[in-house]
Amino acid sequence: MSEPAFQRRGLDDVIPVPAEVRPDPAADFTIGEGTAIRTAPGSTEARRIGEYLAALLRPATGYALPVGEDSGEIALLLDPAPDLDADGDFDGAPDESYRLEVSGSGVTVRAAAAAGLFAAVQTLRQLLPAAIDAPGPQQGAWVLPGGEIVDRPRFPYRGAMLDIARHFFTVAEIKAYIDSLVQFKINHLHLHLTDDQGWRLEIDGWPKLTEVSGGEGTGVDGTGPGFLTRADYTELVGYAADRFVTIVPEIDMPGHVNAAQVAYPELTADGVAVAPRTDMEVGYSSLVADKEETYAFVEDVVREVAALTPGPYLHIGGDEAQATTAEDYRTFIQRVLPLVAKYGKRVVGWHEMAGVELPETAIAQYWRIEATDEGTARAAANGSKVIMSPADRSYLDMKYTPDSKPGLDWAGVINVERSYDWDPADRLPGVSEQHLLGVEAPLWSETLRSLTDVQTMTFPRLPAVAEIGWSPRATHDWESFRQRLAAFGPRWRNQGIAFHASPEIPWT
Ligand code: NGO
Repeated sequence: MSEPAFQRRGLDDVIPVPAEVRPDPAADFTIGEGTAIRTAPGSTEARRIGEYLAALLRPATGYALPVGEDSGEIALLLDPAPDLDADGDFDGAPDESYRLEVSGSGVTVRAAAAAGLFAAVQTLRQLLPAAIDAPGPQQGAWVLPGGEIVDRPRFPYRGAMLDIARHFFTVAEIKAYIDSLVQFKINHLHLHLTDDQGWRLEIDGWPKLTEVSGGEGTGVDGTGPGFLTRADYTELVGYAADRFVTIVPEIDMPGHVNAAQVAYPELTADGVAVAPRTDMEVGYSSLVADKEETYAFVEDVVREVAALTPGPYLHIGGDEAQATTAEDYRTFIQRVLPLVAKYGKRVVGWHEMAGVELPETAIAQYWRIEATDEGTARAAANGSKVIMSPADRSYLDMKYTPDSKPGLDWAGVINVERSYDWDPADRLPGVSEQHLLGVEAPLWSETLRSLTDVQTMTFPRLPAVAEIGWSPRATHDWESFRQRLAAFGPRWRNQGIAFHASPEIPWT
């Protein structure tokens, strides 16, 4: 019986494309029956990543792939000072950086930190044929292309956002989403936990937030009920951390708070209950800036969310506060900023927040479609970092074409080329490379009803934003990207991930 040959992969056939790639076609390595994985001596983290890699490779290869510290052709090594700077031009944060060498005798990965080993494992996975992601044994040779990759991120923050307020997604669904994202070296997942149509995180002392506003009939069209218990949230944070993903929790205020006001009428101006809303309007609800009950509520929520979240960030929303006067908005933000600091977190807000004077630790997330934004530019000039999420490029909830479904189109339709062909350092006057913390692709869920919808909107556009965030700017090239993206069709099919088969991509 002859083995069907798999297509040999190219060493640079990776998304995000690595910083430096030196192929050596004479140095291919073939993973075989007897291949083992060797991890850095004494490191439980390296061992765990070795096991993660083995678990990825075992189903399709059918090989045992034992993991140990003594021997093995695939070595995941921690090296306090790996040689990561062949060009002599790298002085960035090394945690996610790595060196990967494939030679005839095996594979050696070197990184200063476990995050770098994990990033390298994602690269390694893509260097194997797409059949590696099949759920059961496949016949063929598991060839890794020979040569050397030296890789490191352009920006420290490469995020995705999932709105679980307009439609709730379960812990299992969010875990699956995280697994799909980390393949592209996404390292932050921003969870939009609260909005007019629902409140999705249990808060001690305020049980009706989730009992009422996380219950039946909540979400857009009343079809997205559910909420995360504290235990659920903690489980998700841990699952993400194991994959080097930081959860960024968002409590949206002072606008987008109808669900909170349904549960607790004392949060309205006249103390009278408001009706639940399941439509898609924005900009009609507001917390009351001159009422002490507001800040008692906000402090409880901030304290609780901060205590549940090990990551450094807490996102306070701040967008579309059309129902709040400019003066009240300023009063409110100035009261809330110190609360977030009091509980040890660094504040992130949608860029409207930058209309108020911010401490330089605050981070502004630009989300609009306009060509300029004074507040964001001023915040950057004052030392604040910026996350770029322009809606006309990075919003994953925009339609692909005028008649694709699901999706919205207020920021235009976004095909794959449009999601790739831009640069965050050119997007706003006054905001350049050194002001950027990174990029994020938000996925709002007004029109989403299932994990399949989430995946279809995310893939293949998320890889575009991921590459912009990770790969050196000089490597950006649409033609190269669309060719590399094409190979993900069979990969995603094997992984059971739905994607939009955009006609721009020569899918294989
Ligand atoms: C806007 C709005 C959200 C919507 C989203 C839909 C921001 C930051 N606020 O983005 O409430 O869900 O558009 O695309």
